[in-house]
Amino acid sequence: NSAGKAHRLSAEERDQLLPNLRAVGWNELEGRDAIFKQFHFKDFNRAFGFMTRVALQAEKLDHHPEWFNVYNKVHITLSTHECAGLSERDINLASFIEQVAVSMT
Ligand code: H2B
Repeated sequence: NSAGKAHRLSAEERDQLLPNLRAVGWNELEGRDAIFKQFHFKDFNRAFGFMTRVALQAEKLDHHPEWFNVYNKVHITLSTHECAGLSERDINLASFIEQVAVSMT
């Protein structure tokens, strides 16, 4: 964020931060330092409502998802371009995304 430069998470930080996200369906990509999850909603309206709320927060955080939507599916990849890998910003955005997803299901 504006508060300093992003750094790639260390092995210790990953051990501490990733299990909670893994438990709710986020996985590390192979061949790229990023995390990924597929969301399924009831319909397009729910999916796009979810995306709208995430988009507003992403803009606020100045940290943006890579995502793909078809109808009720939203696929999201999180990574930090600034450090070419996974940073705390991705963890924070993923946590926010989880809160929104829960409120949309
Ligand atoms: N989003 C993500 N995912 N990674 C970044 O490094 C990033 C971003 N950087 N959103 C921000 C915008 C940067 O380009 C602006 C200039 O702050």
